Amino acid sequence: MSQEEVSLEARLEEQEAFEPPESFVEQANVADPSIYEEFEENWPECWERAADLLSWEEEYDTVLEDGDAPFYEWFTGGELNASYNCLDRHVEDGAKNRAAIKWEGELGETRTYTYGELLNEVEAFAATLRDLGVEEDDVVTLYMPMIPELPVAMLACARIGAPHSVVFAGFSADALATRMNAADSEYLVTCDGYYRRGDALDHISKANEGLEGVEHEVSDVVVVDRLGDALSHSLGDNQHDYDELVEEHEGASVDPVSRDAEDMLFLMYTSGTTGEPKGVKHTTGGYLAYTAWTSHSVLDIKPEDTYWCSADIGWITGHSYIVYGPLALGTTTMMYEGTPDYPEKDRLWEIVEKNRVDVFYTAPTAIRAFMKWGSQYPEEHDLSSLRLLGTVGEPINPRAWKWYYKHIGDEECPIVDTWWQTETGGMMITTLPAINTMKPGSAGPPLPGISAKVVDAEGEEVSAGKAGYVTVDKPWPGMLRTLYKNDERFIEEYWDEYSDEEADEWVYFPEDGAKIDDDGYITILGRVDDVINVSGHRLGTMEIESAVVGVEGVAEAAVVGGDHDVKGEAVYVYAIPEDGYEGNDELGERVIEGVVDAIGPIARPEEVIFTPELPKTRSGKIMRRLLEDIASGNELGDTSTLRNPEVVDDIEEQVAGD
Ligand code: 6R9
Repeated sequence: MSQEEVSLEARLEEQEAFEPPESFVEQANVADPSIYEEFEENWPECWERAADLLSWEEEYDTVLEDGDAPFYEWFTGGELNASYNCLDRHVEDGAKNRAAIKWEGELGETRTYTYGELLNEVEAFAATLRDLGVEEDDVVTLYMPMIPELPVAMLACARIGAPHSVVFAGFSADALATRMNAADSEYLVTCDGYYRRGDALDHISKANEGLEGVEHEVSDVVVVDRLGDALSHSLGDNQHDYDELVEEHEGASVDPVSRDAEDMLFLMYTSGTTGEPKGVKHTTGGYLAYTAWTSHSVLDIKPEDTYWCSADIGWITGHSYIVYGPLALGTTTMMYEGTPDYPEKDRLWEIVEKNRVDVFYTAPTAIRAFMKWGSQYPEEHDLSSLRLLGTVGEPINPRAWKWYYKHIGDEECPIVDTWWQTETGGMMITTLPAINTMKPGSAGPPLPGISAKVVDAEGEEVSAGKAGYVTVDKPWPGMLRTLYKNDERFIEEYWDEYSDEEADEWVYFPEDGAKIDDDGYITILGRVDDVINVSGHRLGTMEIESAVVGVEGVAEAAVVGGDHDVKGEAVYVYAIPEDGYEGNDELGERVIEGVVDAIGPIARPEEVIFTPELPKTRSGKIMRRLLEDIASGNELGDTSTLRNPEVVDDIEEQVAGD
């Protein structure tokens, strides 16, 4: 580094607050600070601003219906169709030839769908689904990687009013079966495979294996042929080739079904405290209005932009900010199939340069990997088209924030650190990029109209600097409406903790720890339940534990998250071998395999530590905190309340010995 660079690094290192550049403010969608007051004074009618971004077939009568809280309803009486809002109206407005989706495969092939072309293919696939017998409100499962047919299928479902349930392609066959069973889903759209680090990956075998675990009859399976000759596959009895069906239905015209604002748009399963994944239900009106509004106000998306969110559509971030929000605004949204380091570690920057990407949204885990690889990779490319950067999924440490700011944004792009969840539908706590000062490491204030607070165990607001829990004490349009077919669990999981049912005061509890500064900025500290956040992906420890104890030779297990410098958190397994088995490498390998088979490679344990006993409190509870500290290499707190303090030294020695 030159002298000049060294002093620049030093200055950045110390700087704690960053102002949005004037050039950004001048062009921003939302730049007037009075928006905070406007929303506060005019709540809940302020949310009409979000609804106004959509085209309604039938105007709504009421913004918020809270008579049956916490089963809130938004924009009641309104009718609309999400696919119409994402496609037809832009075509009608003259944007037929604007690129809607620009896709790049891992091997370098590209496909662009204009709004006109995307609408045609969505209509052809919607007609296909109808012909197969899909009716309004039937749940269609989409088990697909990052190929354009995934958003096509989502929008085709939306067009005919069939909720989709997307299952992340990296999830296991078991995970697919569990989700299809839970949603009683009789239709599956999947593909033969996809590319990962240059290899053709077989996906159809996993899908077929999953189908064997589905307890009800599956009517039809549509298979996209992504790999051509690279992987030959044969179709079963009720299985159809996507291309053939779409060709047959080419030119079909399918009117968008008018959906009630509160009708389900999709289901998304996510991990919780217990083993069973939770089916989060999102609606057509509130969700679409909320994702469009936050795409407009936070991501500053404009129709003429090329916008890129590098998440996978299999997660909520991809639903809200690759598909629904950006397409509702009529912009060009990018999709990339593969990994960021294939063939080289500059792949993403090459894509940014080639497509003149304006807004880029990614996860801290990716940024930490970029940092580790070094700034020479982004430096090889012209990234001057970038105007705004964003992050989501987990806390971002100030060092990573500053690296992103300097090496990707060239100190000219604001960064939005957006806190939200599958359940919230869209962003909740973040700076507005043209309005607020940025403080690396702190997500920022709650968005206008969002009443997020940091409270103690009793629900009292904590003073500045003290740690507490995030809560939200007013509803918002993008919120989940319930857990699919499980209203009781919905209340239990999210509302029981802080609400005063008798007083009809409802407080949403996201299960995140946080602290608040005296200027109202919220710093998220991470999950306080048994959820591990691996590379921004939520995994339930209970799900992993049940996979571990399912392995022959394991008697008992505890799974915790330990610090990891790229993934944020990684999975650590502590396991007690069964009598007659030895805690050796072979058993360790089988444990790892068992977890990958049950959940998927994202849950692959970093380490399996065998121990004759788990540290337990006198009342017999496993001391998870302690295991987390051991995994993270932290100083251990008080162990005197343990029934078996001697096991701690044993375990520590083993971990240190590796
Ligand atoms: C969108 C998404 C939600 C959990 C959430 C929190 C963590 C997300 C964050 C963040 C700190 C941020 N999280 N964004 N933590 N700062 N900007 O990630 O949804 O997969 O449901 O995960 O992720 O712990 O509770 P989801």
